[in-house]
Amino acid sequence: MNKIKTQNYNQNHNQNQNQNHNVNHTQFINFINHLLTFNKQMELLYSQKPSERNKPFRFNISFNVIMKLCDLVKPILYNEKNVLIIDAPINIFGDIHGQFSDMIHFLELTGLPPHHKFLFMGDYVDRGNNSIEVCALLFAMKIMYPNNINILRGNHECPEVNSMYGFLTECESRFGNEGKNVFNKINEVLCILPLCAIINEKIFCVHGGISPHLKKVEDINKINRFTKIPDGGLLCDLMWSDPTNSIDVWGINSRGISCTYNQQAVETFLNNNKLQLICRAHQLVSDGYKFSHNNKLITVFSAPNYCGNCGNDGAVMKINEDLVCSFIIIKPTNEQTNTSTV
Ligand SMILES: [Mn+2]
Repeated sequence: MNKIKTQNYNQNHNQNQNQNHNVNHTQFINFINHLLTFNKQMELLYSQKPSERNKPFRFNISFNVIMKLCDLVKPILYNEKNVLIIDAPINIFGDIHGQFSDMIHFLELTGLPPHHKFLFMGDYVDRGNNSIEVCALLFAMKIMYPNNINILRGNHECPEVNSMYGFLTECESRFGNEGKNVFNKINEVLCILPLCAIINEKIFCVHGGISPHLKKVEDINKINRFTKIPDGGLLCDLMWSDPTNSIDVWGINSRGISCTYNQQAVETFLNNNKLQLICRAHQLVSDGYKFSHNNKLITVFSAPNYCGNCGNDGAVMKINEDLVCSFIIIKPTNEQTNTSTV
């Protein structure tokens, strides 16, 4: 990965000169370079003493740097449409949930931006120990390579959810009195993330899934996404719905919110929009990825050994220029890694 150039920084900085979060210029450049120097991250992770390995790895990231990253990434994300239009080849991540060391490990295996393109399908925060590092790295990559990094919203990218499942606690334990400000500032960014993506006019990518309120993909661009995730309706379903094998086209979701959709719902949606595949995240699958619904739907989950005890593999899906899918798998041990082609 190329090092950040001072010139790029100045261009971004000028667009945000009204912001008050003054970070020493050299410090900021050094920080971004540090964040994007993946080998260094791995060295740091592996240098942790065995006696400290059960403690969360924490990276020294200052309040002002987080504010700065948020200020720089917000206008870039704000100007994106609800539905991103992307071309393969691309690497697709499902849920990360604060598992920063696994994220770094995957990026070592996929290759890095700007030489490789990425789509992240939501659920960056909560559950794991390093939601702040995951957000900082995503924002830094988006600032550096806006055309190569695509960041979608998941159901955890909403303060009503991430105040309850770990992110708020992480912010408060790391930043004390400033914790709530860090939490609010990062959530301001998470609440403007785009909602879904179409790859090569054939693959529909979204965190949760489809909705009875969704007929045409273009309808999604009519949503006002700059809001918390509501309790029902199209925005809620895109973030929260799940596939089933039920005979009910639309069913009741056991999560207590949104709905389920069956194979007929998947096929009707794909046919109406001349699409071939729904690619989504949102559910733990033991192999890290799972095709279902007559191969018209895939679930990708990128948090190996989720919550430290699920024993599942994590996967990242690679789609090449011919739309052939292959997978990078990380086993729960973090030691065995392999790739497979489907
Ligand atoms: Mn989810």
